[in-house]
Amino acid sequence: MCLVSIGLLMILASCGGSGSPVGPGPAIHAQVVARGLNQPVLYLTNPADSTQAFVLELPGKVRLLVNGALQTTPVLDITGTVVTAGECGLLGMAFDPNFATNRFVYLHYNAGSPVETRFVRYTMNGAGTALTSAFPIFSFQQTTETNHKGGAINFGADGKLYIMTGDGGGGNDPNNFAQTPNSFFGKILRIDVTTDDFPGDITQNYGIPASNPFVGVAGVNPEIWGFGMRNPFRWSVDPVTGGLLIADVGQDAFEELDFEPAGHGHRNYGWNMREALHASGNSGPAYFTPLKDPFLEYGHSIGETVIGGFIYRGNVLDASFKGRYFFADYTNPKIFSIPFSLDGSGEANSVGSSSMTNHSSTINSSLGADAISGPVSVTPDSNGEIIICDLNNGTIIRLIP
Ligand SMILES: [Ca+2]
Ligand SMILES: [Ca+2]
Repeated sequence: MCLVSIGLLMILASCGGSGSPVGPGPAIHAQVVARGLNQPVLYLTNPADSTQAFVLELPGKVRLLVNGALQTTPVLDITGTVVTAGECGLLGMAFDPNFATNRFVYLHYNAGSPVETRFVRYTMNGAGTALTSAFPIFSFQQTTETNHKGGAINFGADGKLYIMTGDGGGGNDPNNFAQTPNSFFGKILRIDVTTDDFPGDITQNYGIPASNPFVGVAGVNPEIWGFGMRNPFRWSVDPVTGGLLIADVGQDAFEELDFEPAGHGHRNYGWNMREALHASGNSGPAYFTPLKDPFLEYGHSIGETVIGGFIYRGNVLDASFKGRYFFADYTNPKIFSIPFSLDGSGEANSVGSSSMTNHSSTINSSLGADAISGPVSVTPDSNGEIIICDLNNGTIIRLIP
């Protein structure tokens, strides 16, 4: 799976480079939790059972781990439905805020012809071994390009489902979709999965929160919460502040991390006029200004496909790592951490790429033949420790001291 333009990837894949190896605390190592998965893209723990975790396989299976042991029978197999061209596939999953009682799980995948982006609710059985009763929530037609389909979906602290979409692909957002108000591409969307504002449409079963920032604005899809994303493949909600930590994959030169405090919609993150902190050369135009800059950018000498993670608050790694944001790069496979802090107004303080700690050397030395090859998610286990899905190796990795 290529998260940057294919031609670009081929040109730049040989570029080496690395973040500074200096940083806080002792060396971080890693161990293999599970292997033999088919393109694992996301690891999530069962919020109602700490002994269980689920792994999405890109072609369309949800796999179960019990106490770290991969189970043979998938929880769900929709490989006959999911489209896997290019970056398409089974890309995201989120548990309902009331999962413990309603057992609702939401999946994000590509399917259909023409290809759609679909968000579908399933119901998990009590044992955590099966997802059934597929129920469509929200869908929209994709472009004919096969890249930039977004990925992660998460419920916000407000209980609403947040969706971040890619620009639809093709390189440099040739149709300026990320700034087009009646397009779902290149946006942050916010919907209510507990109501149905489309009673006459059996395929669309969600509500539009009345407090969405563009409700009632002519010509704007009211699902839109924010503008100007390129391909925010992996992002998370910080459980302490409710802020959104967004990794938006760059085009030719820069990767970026964005932060949005909880509840701050109506922002424009700048694509396609801006690539991280720089003019992209694309003319947009912007649907509105100002354009919000990222709090971190790094150039393609360091990495080419940023994979968002989360703020570490676990107990296994050295205490000096608490509060740091751990993330990865897919194309130049590396695991990084940076310091993370908020200013007095609740915005993320800017971080320079010289503050990135590259943990890959010691991680890879401990993994040997399982050295990180294609990290595509960085998520917590049930204890808040760091789990990485390696798409290329088919492995699940845990970081350890
Ligand atoms: Ca409906
Ligand atoms: Ca941006």
